[in-house]
Amino acid sequence: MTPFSSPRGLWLTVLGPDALEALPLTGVGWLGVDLQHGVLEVRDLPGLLRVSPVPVLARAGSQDPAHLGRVLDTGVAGVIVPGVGSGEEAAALVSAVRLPPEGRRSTGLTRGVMVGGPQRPLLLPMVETAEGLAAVRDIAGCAGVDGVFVGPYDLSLSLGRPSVVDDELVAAVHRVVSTAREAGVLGGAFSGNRDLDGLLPDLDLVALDTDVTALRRGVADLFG
Ligand code: 3PY
Ligand code: MG
Repeated sequence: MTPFSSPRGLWLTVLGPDALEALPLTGVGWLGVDLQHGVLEVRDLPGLLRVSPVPVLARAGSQDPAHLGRVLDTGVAGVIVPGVGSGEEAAALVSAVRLPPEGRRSTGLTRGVMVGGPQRPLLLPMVETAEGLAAVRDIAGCAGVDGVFVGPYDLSLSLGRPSVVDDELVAAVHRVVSTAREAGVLGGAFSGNRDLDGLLPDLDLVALDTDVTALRRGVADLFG
């Protein structure tokens, strides 16, 4: 079950608040702010959060607890954490993301506290390596994890598959999502490819594409 009004999300990699508030976001259930790729930084989150009409998840730049703490301090609805390869790594994320007694995250007079950010943000480790795929049961089953999120592009590289619409890659995505379902947690994925959209399993969260792709399509439609 999607935690938001729609499973379909838009991935932000370059846009700031001025552009965001001009976008027609009807049908967009959530935003994913990408702090790993693109040009956005932790300091861009508050402005985006102020104007976003839908929940904002941040795709963290790393698994570093200090970085995750700074991201969560902004009051995001949750974090999508890249490259998680084992149940131990997932447990370390729970410790970094959860306040005591569940974890060791520190609190303070943060934006999240002042504006009423979530007490318990979503923690969504990414499965996007062969290692993570082999450990998906441990990652999805780790207490404190809310779901797993597939990165098909890194996963295709890691598995040596030629594309994200390759049969084996698509089967791997299905495996991750069915393991999430068995563990009773959310299953999500990034798409970025209209042929992949139709091959994906039923998802609780799907990042359809990036802001840059959406802009490129809009400009091409206007002038094409
Ligand atoms: C991937 O496909 O590897 C991702 O991280 C999506 O952004
Ligand atoms: Mg990736």
